[in-house]
Amino acid sequence: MINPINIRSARELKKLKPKELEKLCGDIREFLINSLSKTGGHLASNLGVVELTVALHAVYDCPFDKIIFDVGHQSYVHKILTGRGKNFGTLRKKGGLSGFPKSSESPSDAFNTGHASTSISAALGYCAARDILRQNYRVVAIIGDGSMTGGLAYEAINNTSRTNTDLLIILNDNQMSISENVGALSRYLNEVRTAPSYIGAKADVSNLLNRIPLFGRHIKRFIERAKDGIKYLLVPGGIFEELGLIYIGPVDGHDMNDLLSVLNKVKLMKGSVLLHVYTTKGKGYTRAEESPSEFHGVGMFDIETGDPVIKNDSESYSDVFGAEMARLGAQKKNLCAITAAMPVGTGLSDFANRFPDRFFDVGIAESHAVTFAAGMAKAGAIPVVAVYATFLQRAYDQILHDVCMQNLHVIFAVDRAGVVGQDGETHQGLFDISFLSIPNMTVLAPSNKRELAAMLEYAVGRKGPVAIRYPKCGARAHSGNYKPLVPGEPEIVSQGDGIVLLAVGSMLPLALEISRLLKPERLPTVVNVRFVYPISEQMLALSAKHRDVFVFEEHVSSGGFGSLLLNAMSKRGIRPKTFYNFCLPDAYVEHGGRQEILDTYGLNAKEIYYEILRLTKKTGVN
Ligand SMILES: Cc1ncc(C[n+]2csc(CCOP(=O)(O)OP(=O)(O)O)c2C)c(N)n1
Repeated sequence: MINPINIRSARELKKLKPKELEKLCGDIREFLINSLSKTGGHLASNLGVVELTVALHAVYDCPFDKIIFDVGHQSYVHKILTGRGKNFGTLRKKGGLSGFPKSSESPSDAFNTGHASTSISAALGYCAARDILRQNYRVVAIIGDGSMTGGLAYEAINNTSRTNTDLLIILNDNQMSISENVGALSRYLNEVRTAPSYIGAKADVSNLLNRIPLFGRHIKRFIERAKDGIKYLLVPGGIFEELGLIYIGPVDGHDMNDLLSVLNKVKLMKGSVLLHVYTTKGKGYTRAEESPSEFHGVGMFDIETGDPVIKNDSESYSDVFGAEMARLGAQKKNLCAITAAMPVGTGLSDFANRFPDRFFDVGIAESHAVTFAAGMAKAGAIPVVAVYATFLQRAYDQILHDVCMQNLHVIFAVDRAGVVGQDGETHQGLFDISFLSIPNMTVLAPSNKRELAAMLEYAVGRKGPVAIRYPKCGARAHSGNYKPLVPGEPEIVSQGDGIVLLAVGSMLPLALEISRLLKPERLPTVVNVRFVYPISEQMLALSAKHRDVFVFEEHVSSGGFGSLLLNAMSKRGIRPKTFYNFCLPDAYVEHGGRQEILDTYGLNAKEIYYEILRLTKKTGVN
């Protein structure tokens, strides 16, 4: 018997019989449920791929063969099978196991992922290099039906037929993205799965199999021999066949015997094969099977009830945004909401229910979402694209070329802007200001709930593109007097002298704390930046009035508010004695708790306070 924690290498699977592999799958499921109930993580997706991953490792030789997971959130079983089970207590914690594949963590992780729809391109790249270098490992891409809604996957498939290389694409079809999957492909896959005849007469299948050079005859014999060979019929005229792939399936992704048989055959095939496997997201844990969306990504939870251990009742910025969208949607009949497969995460559920005609889940297709919004704006609608900062990176050219160059009235609700924590470097929202600060765009950052609502209303009411960036952390209620939003103007929270602390959105509480620490010795001016880009006249005037200028932002240094301001100041000849930007470094920030990450880079009140004392002393100011 193998304990998942003790597996050192996937080679250990080679000596196991199918029944033993099935038993191992049960043990891995139990291990995953127990372990993730304590650490949190991507539960449902991983429970769905247990048999598939075990069978893959039983048939292929990793790390010699390359297995590339799309998104990578479903790579936990692979991590267990490649010797990392013992580290699962540290999953997604600072310095611990990453929640995504990472080559620096293990040579078995062939390609780092985190964003969707990348696996086929990366796998094809591997194949091309392998062929040029005359090597002979196999390459497998595993992609979910949700991730197949992303255009990049089709760009890759389009090139697969050109290269005619040996590649296996496994389509893990569980009918779910994070929420229910959308679009024509999803409907098509559903039809394939549920077709009463599993499609076609045996004769047709034989003909198709004969088309596969060299191995066609072997597979034909294999299928003819199989008791329930009907399961392995090739779908004649299938969409993937039309695109030049050899389609095989659909195969029950929880049937170990079927999986082993088909993988052993596919391994011998020449050319690019798409193996369609259907699975159940959350398999083996009833609550996750019943509510796969809820259990896609979890925090600590009670296994018995499925309830979260830490109930977070505090309102998030996504909640505030969602409520304001629903309120504005009732008033403005041309206000529309667009999401790229994140209807719940972005807070749009209420809007979707109330205004289904004006709600668009376009699938994992951020680039399309933005140009789609541009078209809508051109034709008189007011589209709001609600998207996480990290995923908006996908749509840079669409923002620049399709929206901003035409100065179109598209609003970007940029959620999870800043440090996101446990998902790590692929998900941090630390680059958005740098790619959003382009002509015609206005970038805003609220520091509290009321400001976010006011900014959205402002964005809806004006013309031209606006991006509002807000963080993952709990939304702050405004304290004291709320000063209404004045276009282009920062909010002076407290007036001081000599030192100015300029805080972008989420960093305002930190700036206020530092101001309290500094107060016995000096009285800083504290500013809530509000309008991040373009740099306003008022912002320049404020900076010019102070000897020491300090910026606070949850963004990397290059291209952030601090660097934009410094550039604008230098053009005006404004030269403070001190200018310092307290921000994240120009680096890919790893996973960990939000505060842990900020502490790592000295972004806490105490350290910044001493740093400010040191910096201002050096410049002779006291
Ligand atoms: C470019 C991009 N947009 C959005 C996401 C957020 N996201 C993570 S997993 C996921 C759903 C993926 O569905 P699927 O590929 O079917 O995998 P499953 O979880 O169902 O196994 C989404 C939308 C992402 N990772 N990358």
